Amino acid sequence: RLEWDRYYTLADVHQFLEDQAAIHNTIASTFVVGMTYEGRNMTAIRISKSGETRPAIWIDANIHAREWITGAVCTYIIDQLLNSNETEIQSWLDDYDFYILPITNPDGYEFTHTTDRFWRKSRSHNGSPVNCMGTDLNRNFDFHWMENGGASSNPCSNTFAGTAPFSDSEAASVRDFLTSISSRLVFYLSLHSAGQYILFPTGFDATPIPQYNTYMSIGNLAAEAHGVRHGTNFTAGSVYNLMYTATGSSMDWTWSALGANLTLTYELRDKGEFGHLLPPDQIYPSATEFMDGLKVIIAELSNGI
Ligand code: 0X9
Ligand code: ZN
Repeated sequence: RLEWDRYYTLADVHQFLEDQAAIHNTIASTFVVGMTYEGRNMTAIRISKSGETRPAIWIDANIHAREWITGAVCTYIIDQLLNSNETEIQSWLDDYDFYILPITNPDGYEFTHTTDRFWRKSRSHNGSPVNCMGTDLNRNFDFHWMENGGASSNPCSNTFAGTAPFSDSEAASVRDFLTSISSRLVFYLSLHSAGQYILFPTGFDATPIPQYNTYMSIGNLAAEAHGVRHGTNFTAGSVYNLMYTATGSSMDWTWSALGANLTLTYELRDKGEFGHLLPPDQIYPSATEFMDGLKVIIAELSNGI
């Protein structure tokens, strides 16, 4: 079991998943979503009480390599699902099957530990100059791919969309797995940092999605809950309204192509003081305040959206 007092390497996170699956082998098992460009496993954990027939909840983190708080919070969610004695959290396992991928971009994550702490993209080489490797995996999904200036065609850009939709194996593997559970998928959650935003579709334009009011009210309820413990201020809204034009994201693709009941992207702590270098002593408070809001969201989901 991790302590959430420091940031962990890819090997540490994958070991945590294997250990938890071994300890809780009647309800948890690891699985490989796909292989990265450099040949690493995209290791995930499934948490399901006998048979995989329940409505499915997917959680991913660290699609952006440098956003270390996201994988850390994600492993804490897994820990709580498996080790918390809170009846509310335990009841989730009666109602849902969970599929959780803490490090969606293992090549990039490893690179942030070995070479460049601020690396964001994958590490694929798409015929670009050697010093400009990598695709922004959160621009590589097929939702208005490369439209409206929401991504870049320049391989040197941090928002390079890839050479085609799903040109990068990490994005294609997530697509394929989500598609395989799409008939049961009720909640897609993607963890990013930073900014303290609760984001919903779309990042394409200002047109409100049909479920805009529902998303706004769930987002506002969650934001209130996130703030109770430490006063952390989260704001809910669409990506386009709160941030900027961003096309080809995993959330928008899942929302549009798979029709999950609820699709959210979080920007976790903070609002600019430390940014990607969020001190390790903020991991535990970030994780616990996140769980407070997740309870509200799952309660709303169970009420029917
Ligand atoms: O730009 C992004 O990919 C995300 N922000 S970050 O600072 N973590 O890079 C925002 C994701 C927005 N999602 C959608 N376009 N739906
Ligand atoms: Zn991000």
